[in-house]
Amino acid sequence: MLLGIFVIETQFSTRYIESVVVLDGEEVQIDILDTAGQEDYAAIRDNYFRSGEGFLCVFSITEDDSFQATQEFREQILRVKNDENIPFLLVGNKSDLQEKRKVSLAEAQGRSQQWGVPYVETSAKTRENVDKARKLIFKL
Ligand SMILES: Nc1nc2c(ncn2[C@@H]2O[C@H](COP(=O)(O)OP(=O)(O)OP(=O)(O)O)[C@@H](O)[C@H]2O)c(=O)[nH]1
Ligand SMILES: [Mg+2]
Repeated sequence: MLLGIFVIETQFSTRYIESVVVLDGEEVQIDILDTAGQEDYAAIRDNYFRSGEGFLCVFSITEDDSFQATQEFREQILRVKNDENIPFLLVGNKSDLQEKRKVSLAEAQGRSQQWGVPYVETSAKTRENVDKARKLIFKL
């Protein structure tokens, strides 16, 4: 049951606070921070990483560069959090654009296995697996 979402926009990020969510019978408050291009500013980025308790690392299956960038994010997050078991989910987005796919399923799954994290393919357009990814990260 979701009672409400508060959205706070700042120059560098959007913060979504779901007031109360029931997960396996327990009420929890979820606080989601969406980074938006501030990845270039190391100090800001590391601050966000430090405050994170779980990470959804999203790339586009139609853009090889975005997949390559996930490796760097993983390393930066592990450097800041210093915990290989931090809840982490690799997400290949734009699954509705199969004809434009540049990153194979095997390649993405290979990386997620190497990291020991789950891999999910989503489409923000059709909402395929969006709820699954959202719930999965809460349970890791
Ligand atoms: N077809 C399709 N287009 C998508 C999907 N997700 C995002 N897009 C499009 O891809 C573009 C980039 O999406 P954004 O949400 O701005 O990506 P972002 O990673 O948040 O970018 P920054 O906030 O700048 O870091 C936009 O034109 C979106 O409409 C998807 O699942 N399918
Ligand atoms: Mg964005």
